Amino acid sequence: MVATLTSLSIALLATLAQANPPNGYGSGASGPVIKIDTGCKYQEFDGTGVSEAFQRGLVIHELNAASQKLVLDYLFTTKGAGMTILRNGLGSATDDPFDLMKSIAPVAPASNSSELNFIPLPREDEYQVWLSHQAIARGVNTIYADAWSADGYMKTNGTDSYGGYLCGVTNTSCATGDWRQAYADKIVKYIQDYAAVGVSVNYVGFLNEPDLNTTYASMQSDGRQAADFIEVLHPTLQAAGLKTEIACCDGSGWQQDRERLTGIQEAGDEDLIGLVTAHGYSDYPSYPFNTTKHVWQTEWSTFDPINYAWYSGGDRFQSDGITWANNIHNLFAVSNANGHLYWWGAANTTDNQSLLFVNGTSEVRVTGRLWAHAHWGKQFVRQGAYRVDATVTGSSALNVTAFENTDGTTAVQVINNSNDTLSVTLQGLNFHRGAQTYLTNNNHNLTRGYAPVKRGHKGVVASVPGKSLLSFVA
Ligand SMILES: *[C@@H]1O[C@H](CO)[C@@H](O)[C@H](O)[C@H]1NC(C)=O
Ligand SMILES: *[C@@H]1O[C@H](CO)[C@@H](O)[C@H](O)[C@H]1NC(C)=O
Ligand SMILES: *[C@@H]1O[C@H](CO)[C@@H](O)[C@H](O)[C@H]1NC(C)=O
Ligand SMILES: *[C@@H]1O[C@H](CO)[C@@H](O)[C@H](O)[C@H]1NC(C)=O
Ligand SMILES: *[C@@H]1O[C@H](CO)[C@@H](O)[C@H](O)[C@H]1NC(C)=O
Ligand SMILES: *[C@@H]1O[C@H](CO)[C@@H](O)[C@H](O)[C@H]1NC(C)=O
Ligand SMILES: *[C@@H]1O[C@H](CO)[C@@H](O)[C@H](O)[C@H]1NC(C)=O
Ligand SMILES: *[C@@H]1O[C@H](CO)[C@@H](O)[C@H](O)[C@H]1NC(C)=O
Ligand SMILES: *[C@@H]1O[C@H](CO)[C@@H](O)[C@H](O)[C@H]1NC(C)=O
Ligand SMILES: *[C@@H]1O[C@H](CO)[C@@H](O)[C@H](O)[C@H]1NC(C)=O
Ligand SMILES: CC(=O)N[C@H]1CO[C@H](CO)[C@@H](O)[C@@H]1O
Ligand SMILES: CC(=O)N[C@H]1CO[C@H](CO)[C@@H](O)[C@@H]1O
Repeated sequence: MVATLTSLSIALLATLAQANPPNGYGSGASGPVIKIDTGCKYQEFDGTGVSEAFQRGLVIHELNAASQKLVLDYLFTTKGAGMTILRNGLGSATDDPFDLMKSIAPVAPASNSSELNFIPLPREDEYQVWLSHQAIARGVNTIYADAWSADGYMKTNGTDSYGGYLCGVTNTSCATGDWRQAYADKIVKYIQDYAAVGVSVNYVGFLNEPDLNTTYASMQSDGRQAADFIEVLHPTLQAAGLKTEIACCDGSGWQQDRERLTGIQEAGDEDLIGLVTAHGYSDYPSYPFNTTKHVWQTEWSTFDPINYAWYSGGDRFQSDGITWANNIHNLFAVSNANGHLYWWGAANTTDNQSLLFVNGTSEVRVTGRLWAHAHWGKQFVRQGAYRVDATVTGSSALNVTAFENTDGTTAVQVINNSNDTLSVTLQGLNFHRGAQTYLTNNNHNLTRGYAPVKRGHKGVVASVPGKSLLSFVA
């Protein structure tokens, strides 16, 4: 985190504070004020994204051409969420009935020192190669490949499901020996297979929720055990000449991941990883990690029956769009995350695990959660942007994030959690090139210009309806 407050910006704020209130909002202007200070920069922004692991790439592929295009455009273009990160599943299963992810080395070799029995990417890696190409064509620039487990024959429990540990890490003793090098070799081959079809894997993870033992692909690991594998994987990637960086550890919640990161730090291996990855499920992301690495929240959703609403009324629903707007706000403004990934982008599952519901060959339905994500999409915030300071006075109902892009444009996301329209004054931005607003609520999905900005002496003023998210772009 880099926090700098220049004397220039302090002087500017002082000047603005003395200026008269804007016309029409005279001395009675009691609405909240948001002060943006682009001189005070926090973390860099890497992007937002989703996954289509567990054969949801195939589910999208099964749609007719028009519906496929709709889904992909909603996820990866400025018609929708404008996401730039795709998290693929790196398979460990021996076969691939729906919805398993098959390994590229499904049959055990003679021993831990034998060559692995590689097969071509099964069904184009369950259509994730096809999906990657479609995503990249729409501007996705970051591919994260993540394994939920090593292959069963590399593990203490002989199967890729039901937890168990990678043979060779601390506290394991497998009759078949140490399989760390074999697992590293498999990961390298997978990245090479993707390179051969024109897809660069930027980050690779070898764990998913290593704090849990689940009925599906899962492998347990604490921080020391993760470090034991990182010490093998890192030199193996280097020897293969790959630029792919290691991501770790996709813990099921913030605290679960912090424990693993601490173990890696204690082992002296933090510099061998390129990215810290954690999920939002088991422990709410409510603080920054103590690391110089970039941090992404890489998987989060809810699981109850599907909800399409932006705001359901009454108490907040965990699956409402506005709730996810607040979650994303929290990740960037409180947890200092550099990236945020929802779980599935599109799925045919009738719960809240995806941003789009698809069914059969044509049906596509959009949730309010997708529109929440769109406000942090590439139409507003781009890779390389920095989060900048946004101070709110006069209302506790507003949650605000602000970013400055490398081209000097700024985007400010203002969530009004109250039921009432707020007249919000925004200060500290350069609106001389013109400003635009984009509104999302129960009646609007990213509607441009609905809330016009009025220029005043004290800043610009716009009405933010209750239970809404309004982005200012200048
Ligand atoms: C994982 O859970 C399964 C099923 O409950 C259990 O049989 C197995 O012993 C567990 N594995 C570990 C390593 O705890
Ligand atoms: C290994 O097992 C011992 C004894 O159960 C335990 O104290 C230690 O924490 C374990 N180490 C790791 C890295 O899991
Ligand atoms: C296979 O396991 C044995 C016993 O743990 C170990 O000495 C050997 O280095 C392993 N082979 C490879 C290629 O890692
Ligand atoms: C953060 O990590 C550094 C180096 O790993 C360590 O020296 C420092 O004590 C940690 N700070 C906190 C608050 O944990
Ligand atoms: C906001 O409106 C909802 C109905 O849409 C109502 O249930 C809730 O109590 C209202 N909240 C406040 C603080 O008035
Ligand atoms: C999922 O959406 C439904 C509305 O259909 C809602 O009742 C449920 O609470 C949501 N689940 C969660 C965990 O928010
Ligand atoms: C506003 O953001 C803060 C910090 O992330 C969070 O604690 C709070 O719950 C958010 N407000 C709402 C209404 O979600
Ligand atoms: C989702 O699609 C897959 C692949 O066609 C299919 O096997 C599965 O039954 C579908 N699930 C639902 C809930 O429709
Ligand atoms: C999916 O489509 C089928 C066929 O049109 C329909 O019967 C089914 O109810 C749909 N499923 C959902 C969850 O809407
Ligand atoms: C906005 O998207 C929702 C899904 O979240 C959809 O139901 C609604 O019809 C859309 N509204 C407009 C005005 O496009
Ligand atoms: C086949 C095999 O090794 N199964 C093991 C899976 O893990 C459990 C718990 O560690 C063992 O009890 C099984 O023997
Ligand atoms: C000016 C103002 O704060 N307006 C509303 C915004 O949110 C608060 C908190 O819910 C409401 O009390 C206000 O009416």
